[in-house]
Amino acid sequence: MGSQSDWETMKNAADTLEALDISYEARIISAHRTPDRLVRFSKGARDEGFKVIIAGAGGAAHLPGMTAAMTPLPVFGVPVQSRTLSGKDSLLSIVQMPAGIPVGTLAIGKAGAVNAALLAAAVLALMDDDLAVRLDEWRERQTDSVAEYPMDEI
Ligand code: RP5
Repeated sequence: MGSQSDWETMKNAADTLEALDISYEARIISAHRTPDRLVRFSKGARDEGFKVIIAGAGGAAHLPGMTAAMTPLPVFGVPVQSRTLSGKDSLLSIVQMPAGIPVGTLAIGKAGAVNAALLAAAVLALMDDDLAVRLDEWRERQTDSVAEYPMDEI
């Protein structure tokens, strides 16, 4: 993620990966403030053993696109809700990649962070049968948790 301030949102991705027993690393890498760190990480990610990158950033959110430019790994971008423009700036910065360098862009905020983790899990599950089972079970639990009829708030 681009900043410590993104962690509140991106922790939802981390929690979802943990629920699926997927190992991950959470790092702060700013495209603007730590460009050398961005280059080192992005260029070395595949050799370090990473399989999928989830990049969350807000405002002029260059992190996902710049990361994708420097790695062949799949990159999923999470637009973090910004204070001034509510994340529409983040979304447009991430989603409008020119043809040739893809970033799979998720929803703004918590939903995007959770879904980025689920999408990463779905990609990894293509090569990991045990994970595929855990992902199926996660979805079954989600389905079971939805009441058929609404209740008044207690
Ligand atoms: C972006 O700027 C970060 O991804 C963050 O969402 C936003 C604001 O960062 P801070 O000023 O809170 O560090 O680079």
